[in-house]
Amino acid sequence: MTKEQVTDLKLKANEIRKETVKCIASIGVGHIGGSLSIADLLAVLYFDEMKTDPSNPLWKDRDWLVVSKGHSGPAVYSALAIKGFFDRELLYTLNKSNTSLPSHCDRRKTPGIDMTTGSLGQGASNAAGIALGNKMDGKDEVYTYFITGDGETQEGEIWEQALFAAHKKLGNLIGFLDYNKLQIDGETDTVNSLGDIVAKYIAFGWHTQRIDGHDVAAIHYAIESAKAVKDKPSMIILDTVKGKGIAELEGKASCHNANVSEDQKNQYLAELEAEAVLIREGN
Ligand SMILES: Cc1ncc(C[n+]2csc(CCOP(=O)(O)OP(=O)(O)O)c2C)c(N)n1
Repeated sequence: MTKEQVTDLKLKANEIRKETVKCIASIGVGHIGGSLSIADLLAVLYFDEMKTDPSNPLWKDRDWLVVSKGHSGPAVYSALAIKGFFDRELLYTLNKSNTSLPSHCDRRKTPGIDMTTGSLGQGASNAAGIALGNKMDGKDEVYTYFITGDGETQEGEIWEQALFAAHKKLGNLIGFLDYNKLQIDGETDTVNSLGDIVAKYIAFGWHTQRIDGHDVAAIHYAIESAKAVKDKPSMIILDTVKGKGIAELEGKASCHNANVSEDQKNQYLAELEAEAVLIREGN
């Protein structure tokens, strides 16, 4: 990747974070922590890797994204709006009556959302089914991506899917684990540890990588490596920070579903704008 491409993706992630803050502040509360932790991944997916057509969200040859940790809707909607799937003003209707942007992702309501999610564990299975369907249709160049959380990975369904996807040799399935080490109740290691998660996915037969989930270039190269493996599903474990980008929130379990007042919104946006200045200066 060129330096310019990296800078552009960092700025996209920064913009996704800003819109996420504004979107959640428009209703005053929301799942901000686990939204901010996947902003860099969403920037790489929507602005670098995924084949999409914002003017034709159901384009039959598009790549698919299933956000299995469906409570991260605000970040996904922000990426979709920035990409041009719908008007940015829609972001500020989040979770209000008659909105097309419910707090959790809903494929029947929002252009660009490929699967309804929210019940943790199910999206991963849906993604495997989509990948299998595309494989059966001979669409080898169509990729299905999915994003799970570390708390979500405690669900039994995640491991059923892990077994199934490897058995079916779904090389067109690329998963990301947003390993921010926190869930609703506190530290994942305290609630129900994932242990050696890399060894577990390898044992299940997946091509497995572990990288810094806030490094856009590392995410890009990990996806390229995943695409080169044709006979195994891929899992990319992203070391991330819940609430990433906002000092008051970073690494705190309380940011899972938090209030965002007007004052906090302005403070958070100022912090993110300061980051954008540094990115533009090449830092
Ligand atoms: C089956 C199911 N059980 C419980 C919940 C409630 N819930 C929503 S988010 C969440 C915590 C998820 O933690 P994690 O996957 O680590 O998400 P992140 O920290 O990335 O936001 C829980 C228990 C749910 N949505 N679905």
